[in-house]
Amino acid sequence: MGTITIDPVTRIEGHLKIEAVVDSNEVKEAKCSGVMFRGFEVFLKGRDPRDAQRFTQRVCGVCPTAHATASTLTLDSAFGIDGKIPDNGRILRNLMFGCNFLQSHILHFYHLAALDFVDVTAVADYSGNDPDLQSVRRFIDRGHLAPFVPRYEGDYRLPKEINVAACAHYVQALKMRRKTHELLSIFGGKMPHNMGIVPGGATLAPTTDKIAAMHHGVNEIRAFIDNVYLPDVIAIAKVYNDYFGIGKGADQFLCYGVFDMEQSNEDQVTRKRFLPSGLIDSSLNNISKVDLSAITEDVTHSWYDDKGGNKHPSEEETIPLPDKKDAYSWLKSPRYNGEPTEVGPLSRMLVAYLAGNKKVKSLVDYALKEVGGQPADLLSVCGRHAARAIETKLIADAMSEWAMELKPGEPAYLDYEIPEAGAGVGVTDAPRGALGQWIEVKDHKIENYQLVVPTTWNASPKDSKGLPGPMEQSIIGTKIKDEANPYEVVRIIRSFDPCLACSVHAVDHKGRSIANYAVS
Ligand code: NFE
Ligand code: MG
Repeated sequence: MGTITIDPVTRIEGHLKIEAVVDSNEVKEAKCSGVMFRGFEVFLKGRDPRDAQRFTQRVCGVCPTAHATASTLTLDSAFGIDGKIPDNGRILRNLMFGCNFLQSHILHFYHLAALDFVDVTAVADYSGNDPDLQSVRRFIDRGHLAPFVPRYEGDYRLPKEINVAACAHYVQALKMRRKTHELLSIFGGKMPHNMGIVPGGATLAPTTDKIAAMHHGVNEIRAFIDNVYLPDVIAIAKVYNDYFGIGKGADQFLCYGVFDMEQSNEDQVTRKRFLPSGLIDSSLNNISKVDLSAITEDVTHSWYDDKGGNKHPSEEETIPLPDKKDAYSWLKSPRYNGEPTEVGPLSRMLVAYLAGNKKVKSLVDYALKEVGGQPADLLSVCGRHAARAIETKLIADAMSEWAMELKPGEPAYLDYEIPEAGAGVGVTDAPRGALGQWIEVKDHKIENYQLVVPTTWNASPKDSKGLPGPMEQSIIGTKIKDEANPYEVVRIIRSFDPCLACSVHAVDHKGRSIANYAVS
């Protein structure tokens, strides 16, 4: 019996510590710890409500557009204009947010997770003319391979030609990400932290030149997704197909849905969204409606005072308690009906699949046929990667159509007044999963604000019932071939695309060791 400690887990967003108790080469217990405090809930108090929209984007540089969207929906709701903004505003918001999804998913696969499977040393003797591969080889020539190493060794099994091609795609993917940022900036002004998505709609009315630029750029990215990203994911999944049987998380999957397709009086989880909301269980037989009142945030093992937590987000408070006994994370434990719940692209694709979305069904069935799998195999490491790649294609294809639905000369914005008192909620899916924000307004100021973000769901610590969070569950039971190289654990963790920046936020770097890895 020994404990594997991985601190920090590299090639993810933010700082995460994993402890896995291993006995006879099998993980028996696991702990995920978010080791930094976020604090947005604390310093938003007493501010102008509109500041929530500017501030919460700064939670994270990877998915700021997700927070822009959720906070904007929250303020729309508190200001009484949710579901009423002009169609141009709705579509522009979707296009800006879509750019962020494309960027985030391409980033996660090529620059974070793929290096768990792709062996960059295959480029060491490359002598061809591809400047992208030459640039990767120069890292090897100089003898310092970062960001490609250090890494866990022992299981690089792709044929050389796939390794070499994937290294070229690593560099191409950087260019694609730059392109998504440029596209977001057409209507958002800049990325990260756009200026385009605001309560009431969008700041810039569409013009034909901007629409054409968006349409053209999205089509370039679609070509990359169709010809490079999806084929690479399928090629890797075929070789590592045992990872369809590794890394199953919680038994329940949630999504709020994303990209409003209509303005309506329906609440945000009921109105028509491009990817639908829903709750399913791991039997993949049952799908039910999302009830936002079923959400609570447990703080039993989090460094927060219990009197502020274990409540619905609209009622809870954030009271830090860094010396709390038996706590091991700055993440709270969001639960749906009291159960640990996985969120993310896998949840979205499974919900859409079970809801009968034709395009999702045909893409998922195609991927399963290619790798020789069943839907249940998707509850795994490779399933999460496949779901993310399929979703990237779906969103990019749809964005090309949305751009053409914009109407030059028509408004993109609706004026509003800030009420003296009120409450609001904004829920949307973000690249990493279900994202919700809740506000209470009093005397025209923020009285209370709460964020429940995707990685908080996935990387949450145990709750009052002792139930481990989804990522903890996904590690427990995993066979570890070599305790000195626990590549199984990091592959599982990275398949969730965790972002600890969103879940917790750095306030202090004092005394943190940069890397600490111990096997005992
Ligand atoms: Ni910092 Fe985020 C996303 C949000 S958190 S990346 O996607 O919301 O998991
Ligand atoms: Mg919170």
